[in-house]
Amino acid sequence: MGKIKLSPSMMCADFLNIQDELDIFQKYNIDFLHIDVMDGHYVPNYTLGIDFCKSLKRYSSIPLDIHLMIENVDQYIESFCQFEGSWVSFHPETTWHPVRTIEQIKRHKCKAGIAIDTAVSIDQYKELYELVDFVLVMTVTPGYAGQKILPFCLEKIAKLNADFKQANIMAAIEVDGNVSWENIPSMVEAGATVLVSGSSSIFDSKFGRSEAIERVRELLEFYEEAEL
Ligand code: S6P
Ligand code: MG
Repeated sequence: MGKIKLSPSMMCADFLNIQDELDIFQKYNIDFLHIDVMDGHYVPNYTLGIDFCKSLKRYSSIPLDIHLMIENVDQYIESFCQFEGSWVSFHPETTWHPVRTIEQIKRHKCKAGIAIDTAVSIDQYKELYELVDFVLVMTVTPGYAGQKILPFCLEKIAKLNADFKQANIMAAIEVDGNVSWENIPSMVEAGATVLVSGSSSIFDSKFGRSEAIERVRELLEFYEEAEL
């Protein structure tokens, strides 16, 4: 099925040792840095912002995968799309005109994605799938790291994957939330090709960072070589 991409969730990183984290990610050719942007309104938490993105970009060439969980998203697209080549996703509920938001992201030479909340049916935004580069399917309700998967969300990934194949839609499917050792196999079998890895895998406190990355890669090897 080809290479599965890894996007470590930077809200789970060791903020006192960010350079060390980035050095390890570089060494292992990690694909993206997942940046959760929360505003305390759309979700009841605050996390990372534009200055953190700037610092990461000053030190590392790994592309950003920016997940906007903020109200009035259109007001902030320009700021968060200043890093050309980033993947930028938003929840369509946070704008009046999602099509316009997608166009705006692309105009800034970023890849556009929509994020599907746990309570949102994948059919709700089916008109948008042809327009986006990726769809981020939430498997926990947005707001916090360290939550448990809502298993019905796996069915959404499988259905989305089947629909994309049938309609020849090329958008990638990213999965976000409790991407754990136990859940990775079913997420990949359902059709996810980009994994947001947080406290349940790459940042699992039971392992050192390099060891955790090697474990994820080992787990994925089987699927990457299989014909799914
Ligand atoms: C949740 C956020 C996610 C988390 C990720 C953390 O609102 O969008 O990206 O950071 O789920 O990983 P884990 O393994 O703790 O769920
Ligand atoms: Mg996220």
